[in-house]
Amino acid sequence: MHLSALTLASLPADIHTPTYDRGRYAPGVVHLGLGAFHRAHQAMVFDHLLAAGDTRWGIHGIGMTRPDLVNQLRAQDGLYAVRVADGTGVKWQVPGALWRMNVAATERDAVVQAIAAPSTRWVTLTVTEKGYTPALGQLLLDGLRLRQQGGLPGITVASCDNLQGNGHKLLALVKAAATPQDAELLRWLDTHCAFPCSMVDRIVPAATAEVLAAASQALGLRDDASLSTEGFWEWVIEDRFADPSDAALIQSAGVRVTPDVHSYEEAKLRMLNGSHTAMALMGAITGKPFIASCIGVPHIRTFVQLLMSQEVAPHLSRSDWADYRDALIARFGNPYLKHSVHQIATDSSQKIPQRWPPSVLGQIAQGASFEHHALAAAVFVRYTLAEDEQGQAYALNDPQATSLMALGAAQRTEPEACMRALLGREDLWGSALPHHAGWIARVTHWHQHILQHGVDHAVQQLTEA
Ligand code: CS2
Repeated sequence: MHLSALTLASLPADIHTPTYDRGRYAPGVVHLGLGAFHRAHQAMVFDHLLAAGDTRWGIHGIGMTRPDLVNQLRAQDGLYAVRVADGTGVKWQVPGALWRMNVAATERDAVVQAIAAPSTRWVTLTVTEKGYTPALGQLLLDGLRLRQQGGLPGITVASCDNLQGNGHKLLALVKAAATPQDAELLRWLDTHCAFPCSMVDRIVPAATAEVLAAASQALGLRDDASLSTEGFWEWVIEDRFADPSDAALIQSAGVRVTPDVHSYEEAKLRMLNGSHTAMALMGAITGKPFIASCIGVPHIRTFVQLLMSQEVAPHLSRSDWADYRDALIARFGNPYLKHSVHQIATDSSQKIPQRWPPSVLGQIAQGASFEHHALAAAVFVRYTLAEDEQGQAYALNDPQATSLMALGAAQRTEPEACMRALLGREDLWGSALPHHAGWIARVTHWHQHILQHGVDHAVQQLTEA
């Protein structure tokens, strides 16, 4: 038997389940991007608000392309179990905030109608870096237009993707979809809607067979949508809401509301996500399957420690970075999180620009060393060979896969031309690094070392220097 509204009451007593009425109210939040992250992060914050008696936080969840997850969740009435596990303990919870579901690719009109529904107060987004397309801007604008035409109140539209200044990017995308007839709508957007920037953090790997098996064991029911995460979570959001009273409300659920999200965003993108991408690519090439397997190797752990302390931290405005770094290293080692390196290496071409170049440029401006980032960049070049050091092929899952693999294929035979081409790409490295001779020389140095002696040897040499 499956987990569902009908079977919820049969769960063991130690599993935390929703106590509020899930059927009576219309959802107040439309979430675009119904992946693992949202369901184990924001959906649990909204679950908390609902449990506290505020009925406006039910979610209308939108899967962007694939129908399979939405179908599974529909079959389970939007219910799924989350295992929250780390060194402090293991507990299971069934959040109840997900009330309705649609797929944007095949049910676009339902999404537009949801944004324009009178009950909707927030739209939140986790559509990944590559999701910020003109089509997304158009979808949001169509929903907002319908609201404005219907004389409904404005809403808060919160981008929660790993992009610096994500609220500004999203607002620009929505405005870019407007036509000359939309002048009134744009005025309404500026005066009645809010696009706060926000930083969200929680490590939520894609579910594995092991997690699904553990869920059915813990629940005594089958759950095809269960997830595993860590105890830690953070949501920092800019104090800019369509309804200003939301600030105090979400604060009561543990969200940090601040005028300055920037310092949290940059620390997270460059420390957590920057280290993640470096480890993921190393693991993919050397055959270490999970982030925990990477951070468990002493020289990789030292590499990540030094990357953060010496090359990232000097350019951060978050002053408590040393505590943040130490906490991150502990989080990466969480044995319950089977966080696949290939999952994190997915879309690297879209992730690297936020994660590495800002620190490299900061080091260059100060005349300081950028060796750890140069090595990481060399690992990325080696990664485009699509074959690990044991000769096992792997897929590059990236919108730029074809061009990256075409450029990377020649790295053994024509290394110089290959480096020029790959390091010359401004879409990856920005406008300055492709012309910085010192940067190109150091990446080339580490790349040659990696081809001759392997990734582990290169990391060892750098960290023992
Ligand atoms: C990861 C992130 O897949 C990735 O690129 O770096 O999903 C990371 O786990 C989250 O941002 C943690 O908050």
